[in-house]
Order: sequence, then C-alpha cells, then structure tokens
Amino acid sequence: MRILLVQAFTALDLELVFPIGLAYLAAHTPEEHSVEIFDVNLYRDEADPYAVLAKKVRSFKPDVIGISLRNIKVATPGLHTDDFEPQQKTVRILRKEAPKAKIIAGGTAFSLYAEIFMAKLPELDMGMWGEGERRFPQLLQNLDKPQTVPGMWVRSPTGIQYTGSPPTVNFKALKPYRKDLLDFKPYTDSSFVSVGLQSKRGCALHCIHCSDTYLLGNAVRRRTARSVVDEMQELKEDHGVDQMFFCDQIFNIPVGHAIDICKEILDRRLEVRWSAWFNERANTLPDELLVWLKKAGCGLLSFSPDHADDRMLKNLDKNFRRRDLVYTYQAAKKHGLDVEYSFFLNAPGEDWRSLASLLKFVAEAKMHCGPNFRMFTLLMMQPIRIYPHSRLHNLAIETGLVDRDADLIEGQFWNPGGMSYAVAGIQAGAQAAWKVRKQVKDWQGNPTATV
Ligand code: B12
Ligand code: SF4
Repeated sequence: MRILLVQAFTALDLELVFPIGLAYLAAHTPEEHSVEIFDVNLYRDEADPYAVLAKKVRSFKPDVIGISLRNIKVATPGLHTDDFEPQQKTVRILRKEAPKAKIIAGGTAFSLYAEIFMAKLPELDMGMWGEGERRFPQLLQNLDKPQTVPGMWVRSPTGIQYTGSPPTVNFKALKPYRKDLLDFKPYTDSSFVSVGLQSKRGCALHCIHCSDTYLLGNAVRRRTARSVVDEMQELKEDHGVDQMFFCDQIFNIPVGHAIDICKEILDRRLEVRWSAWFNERANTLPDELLVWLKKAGCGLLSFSPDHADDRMLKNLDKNFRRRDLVYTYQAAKKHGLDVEYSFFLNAPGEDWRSLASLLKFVAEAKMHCGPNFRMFTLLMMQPIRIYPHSRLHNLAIETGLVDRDADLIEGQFWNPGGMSYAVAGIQAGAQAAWKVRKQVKDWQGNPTATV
C-alpha cells in the first residue's frame, strides 16, 4: 500500500518540530509498503500551504493516510492560536483529494481528546490512542476490521466506539525512528529544540496537572545508553544535526541512566550540543551528574518547577521543595551551565504571599546566575491549562471551576478569584516583552524561533 503520514499544523507561530512520532511509525511499517512523511508546517510561509498538501496527495495517491494531531489550541501570552480550524481544514483536504483512502488519526492531541476529534471530524475513518509503533502495522493488516486492534477509536452503526486499552510498548525493543524521509535542515534552522530524540518514555512522578502520565504511564521505560548515543551519532554523522533535544518527560531519573548516556557520548568523542528537562530534587542532580552533563555537551538545564513556594509545591504534588530549587541554580552556576525555569500562575491555593515568594525566587536566581539564567520561559507564564484525564481536571469539576461535560478543546485554565487580576497584569507585561522579542527575532530573520 501507499502510505502518506502527515503532520498537521502544530503551533502556527512557534518553532518547527521534527515529527519523530511519525518517523517512528514509518520505521515500524513493513517494508512491502511505500511510506512518505509530509509536514504541513514546512509550507506555512507559502501563500497557500493547503494547495501544496493537495498537490502532494494527488501525486502520491495514498491508500492510507495517517495524520498526526500533536497540539490543540496552543496558547502563548495574549494569544490563543486556533489550530483546530487549520487541523480541520487539513483533514478535509485529505478527504477531498483522496476520497477512497483510509484516514487514520493519532498523536498526543488526538489521544487526549479522541472522542471529541472523532465527533468533530467526520472525515476521519478511525483514530489510534497512544503509542503507535506496534499497532500501526497490525492495523494495516486489519484495515477493514479496525475493531480487532486495541486502543482504536472506530465508527460503527451504533456510534463512535473505543476498542479498549492497548498493551504497553516495549520501548527498548523499538527500532530508531526513520531519518531519511525528511530533510533536517529546516528544523535545525528553526530552533535548538526542533530535532528531538528519546532515551525513555513515561514518568514516575505525580504532578497534579499532568496528562503525560495518562499518555505514557508511570513506569519509566528506557533504552540502553549505547543505543541512545548510536542515535545521536547517526543524527550527527549522517544528517549533520549537532544540536538536539531529549523529548523524555524527565532526563535525570534514574540518575545512573543519565550518567551512562553522558559517559557514552564522551567515550565516542561525539561533539553534540543538547538539552533536556530535568527534575529539581537535589538528589537527582548530584555533582557527579552535573560534571558529566557539562562535558557531554548539555548546555542548558531546563526545569519546570511550576512554583517556588513550599505550600504551593505541596498542592501541586511536586517531589521537591524550595531548598531543592535554590540548589538547582547554585549547582548550575557552580558547573557553568545555563538554567531556565517555567512556572504557573494562580495554581490551586495561590495567594499574594505565594506569588511574592515566586517572584522573589526568580529575582534571587537571576541575581545569582546573571546571564546564565535564561528568561524566555518566564514570558510564557500562565495559569495551568486543565487537561482531560488529569487529577486537576477532577478537582476542577469538584470545585465547580469547569462543567463536568465541558470538552476542554477550547483551553480552560485554573485561574479563579481575585488573583486572576494579578495574572492579567503579569501577562500584559509578558505580552509586551514577547512582542519586543518577536520584533527582534524578525529583524534577525528568524521570526518563528521561540527559544
Ligand atoms: C518533547 C515535547 C516538546 C518539545 C519537542 C521537541 C522536539 N524536537 O520534538 C518542545 C519543548 C519543543 C515542546 C514544545 C511544545 N509543546 Co510539547 N511536548 C513534548 C512531549 C513531552 C513529548 C513529545 C514527543 O516528542 N514524543 C515522542 C514521540 C515519539 O511521540 P508522539 O509524537 O506522541 O508519537 C507517538 C504517538 O502519539 C503516536 N502517533 C503520533 N502521530 C500519529 C499518527 C498516527 C496516524 C498514528 C496511528 C499514531 C500516531 O505514535 C507515535 C509513536 O509512538 C509531549 C508530551 C507527551 N507525553 O507526548 C508534549 C506535548 C506534545 N507538548 C504540548 C505543548 C502544549 C507544547 C507547546 C505548545 C508548549 C508551549 N506553550 O510552547 C510547544 C509547541 C511546540 C510546537 N511547535 O508544536 C502538549 C500538546 C497538547 C496540547 N496542549 O495541545 C503535550 C501533549 C504536553 C501536554 N500534555 O501538555 N514540546
Ligand atoms: S514531571 Fe512532568 S511528566 Fe512527570 S508527572 Fe510531573 S508534569 Fe508529568
């Protein structure tokens, strides 16, 4: 069969993201099929990107189209991009240009909002929840009876049905994602996080707002350090990519695995630059790890502590406290690493005192680290978006903040009470700073780079 894998619009004005999910699917598609990847985002600056897509579909003549829906209604300060409408339009074009092809949806946004996507996009024949490497080939063999494949959203005479939870993917046993189906250049040009790879899937932590654990589970499934670095070497030597981002939920748990990866990079004298998300708890960032990180090319410690006040960290069910956070910037400075933090505003329990405590932390960290403290993610500070399947969603229903049957596609945020005025003030400042930054990026000729 001829299989076209399409990445739908992600975030219209943010950095490009190399579609590693689709590249993993392609790696696991049996060789008897002919497979190509088309990333609509590569054509977003064309006068009519949809016309480029339509032309591709007409010339490729796919039997099967897999569409990846990654993000939904992305928000940056002062802006809620309507990426649902472009996604809808993309699916309609696929249907129009390939009326007989089976159109299958997947991806994180699809998995989080599957039933709603199925209802709102009748052009989709079916959708696959979760990780697709094992079940996509299974589905290709059973295209006329998708109800026999687990984790599928299918249409039946009685309505939309779910075929039940699929088994967990053995991540270690997967092939590396295919790197020959798209040119990396536009991605490496776009930002330093645009080309990703994974050393593990899943997260053992339990943050209250999290939807990643719904998608990937609490068991951390990792690959060997050797296979991770094989992939980094392949990216560098065969594709000229020397800057990459680990898409792991958390890179430094377990610590030993992170150290092994760094040692493997050094053993091979591989010159790469990379970054990742790190957990903030001091015992997950021992000196030994920090030394190896620096030597192995990691230039930035990216943290998402969400808050800096102990009472709030407890409310958010974080596994560390403020003293750990203070340790993170001291450690970054000691080892000469850049550091960035992202925080939520007006999270459950926020009051003036906790907000002041957060701002005080930012000021102290900035003073301590100087230019090594990167401010960008602070521009994105906003209240927590309430994701379906998260504990925060249950809490929001219990407290009456959202309706039990609200579909949450139109982003809803945890932003109650008088503190929402403080949020509005901070966001207005962030929006102004964002605009200035964007202007500078425009002058530099890189208007969509966010980082
Ligand atoms: C790493 C990551 C990032 C990195 C990406 C780096 C890179 N180069 O790839 C960075 C930091 C850049 C990033 C940025 C953003 N991200 Co992000 N990110 C992630 C994260 C943690 C992993 C994504 C990933 O690469 N997974 C690995 C690949 C292999 O998995 P996958 O893409 O899901 O594909 C698998 C399945 O989904 C499925 N599949 C995928 N497509 C298809 C298609 C078909 C047909 C089938 C059958 C199956 C299928 O099979 C694949 C293989 O198993 C996810 C959370 C998560 N748990 O997935 C959030 C996530 C995708 N991000 C999210 C968001 C919101 C953002 C930002 C908007 C944040 C912001 N405000 O800036 C930006 C948007 C950037 C952009 N331009 O699109 C949300 C999206 C949901 C939403 N709200 O819309 C997620 C789900 C996190 C969350 N729960 O909030 N992100
Ligand atoms: S650290 Fe990230 S992935 Fe892990 S539970 Fe918290 S929010 Fe979810």
